[in-house]
Amino acid sequence: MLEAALGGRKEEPDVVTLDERDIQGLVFGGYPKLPAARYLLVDIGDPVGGRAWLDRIAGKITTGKAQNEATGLNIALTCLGLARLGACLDLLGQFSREFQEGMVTEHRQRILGDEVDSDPVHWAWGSPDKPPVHLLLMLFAKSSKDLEEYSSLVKADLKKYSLTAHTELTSTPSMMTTRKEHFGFHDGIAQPQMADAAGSHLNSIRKGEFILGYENEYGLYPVSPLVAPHADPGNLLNAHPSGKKDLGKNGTYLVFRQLSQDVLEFWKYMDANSQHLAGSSSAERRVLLASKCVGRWPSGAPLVLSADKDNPALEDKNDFHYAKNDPGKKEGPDDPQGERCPFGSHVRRTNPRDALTDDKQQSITVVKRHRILRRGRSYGPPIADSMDPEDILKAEADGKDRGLCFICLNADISRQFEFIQQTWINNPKFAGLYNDADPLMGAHDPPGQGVFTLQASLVSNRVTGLSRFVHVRGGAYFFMPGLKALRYLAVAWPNDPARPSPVPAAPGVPAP
Ligand code: N7H
Repeated sequence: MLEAALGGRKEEPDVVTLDERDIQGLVFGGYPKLPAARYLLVDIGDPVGGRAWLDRIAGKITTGKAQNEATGLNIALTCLGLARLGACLDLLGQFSREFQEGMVTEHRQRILGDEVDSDPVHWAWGSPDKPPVHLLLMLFAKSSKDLEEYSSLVKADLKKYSLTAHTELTSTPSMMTTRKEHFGFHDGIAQPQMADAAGSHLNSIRKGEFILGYENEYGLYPVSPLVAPHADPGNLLNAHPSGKKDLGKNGTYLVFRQLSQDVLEFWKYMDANSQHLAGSSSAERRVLLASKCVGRWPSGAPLVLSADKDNPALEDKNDFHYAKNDPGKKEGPDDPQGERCPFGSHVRRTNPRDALTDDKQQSITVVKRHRILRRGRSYGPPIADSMDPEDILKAEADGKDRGLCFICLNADISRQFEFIQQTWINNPKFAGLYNDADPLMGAHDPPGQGVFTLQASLVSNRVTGLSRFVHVRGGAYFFMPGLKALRYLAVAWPNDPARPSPVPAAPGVPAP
């Protein structure tokens, strides 16, 4: 066991069963049977009340084991929140640097593209001049009515313990049911499958990429905050092979970004620029250009599998690839030149699959180290009930905010979420392009002058003058602990000076 903590690689990884009772339910899925959701951003008024509340709520958190519950409740904490509960610097210092520093730093603003009108100075929450974010509470219910009732109960309880939900974001249940996002595209399709062993399949990703305490795609265990055994007198925490206690085991880092979508501008741009490309606009051409930007059709059908027109029969298809097929092998359509699905499209750049480099296997190996579990939901009223682009184009600007509560889970915020955002979404030179950031949300330089290239066999086309259609309105980095760790956090720091100390920070922990 000690070997697990200290080093070396194993030839054959064991099949590791996840402890569903100790892992929060959001890791296993986005609660599709509970279409109503509300996110509460909470300030812990005083540590004693905060710990008492946490102790009370810990037993009510929905785990991966829960089935067919009428409501769901998950919780995550910021570094500020952990400090507020009483965690000392030695312990906080064992969490990842991004988590400790938070989403709003000069460096992070640059790499995430949180500039111009996405600058934190314009955020509604999460920036230093706004009330502190200590906790994220995620509430799920079967209907809006149930959610209101549930939410009132939860908020009344918070109040009793001096916790304040200063910001709440409510998702739009109809969009969860139709699985559409505000631009009118089918969302929530491509998700990695968690696996034990390293494998060549591009969508099987090892558990340690998403949950602390398991091997990742390097064959290593993610760094996890540990405490000395004497600091866990109630023996609440999972054991760590080193003999210490593992506060991070079965937890994950959660990234939350409130992303506002400019839906009318998006479709007006598609209208104007499909005219530019084809001489005149039509419903088909608008949708074609928008789908080229996304990489899937509004139904969800991947452009690689259906290049010329939408095909709802392929709406949930995720088994496709881009790299050139090996001669004689039946691998489905390929698209090495981006003629079907442009290199710069949103889905191709957020998961380049087997075509990141000329070597397919190398691509798969690298890409598997930059995956995320997406768990977001849309908020705000749809601009047109039908979500049909033609109806959207006819709609009047209503001044209402709508967008995506983007949530992703990963074991390493820097290597996973931030890498995707910086190196794939915002990078104008992605995949050999010249000046193309992500056409939906890339931080174009200069702003409003974005370019999107549509590769074609003879001469590529390009549309220009792209603005960002997605603006950041708030965000924070959280840690979503396992259930044992949550109980520990509630009782670990009694309000006396003799609080037990954690072990000093350790470097990365290699796998067996
Ligand atoms: Fe993206 N969109 O509606 O256009 N996204 N996304 N995303 N996204 C995907 O496969 C969208 C955002 C990823 O494995 C689809 O579920 C919008 C951020 C990844 O093939 C659609 C916003 C980040 C994938 C959208 C937004 C990502 C993906 C196709 C913001 C990461 C899977 C449907 C408002 C930092 C790619 C699907 C794969 C797919 C949209 C944000 C990442 C339609 C509107 C910030 C990894």
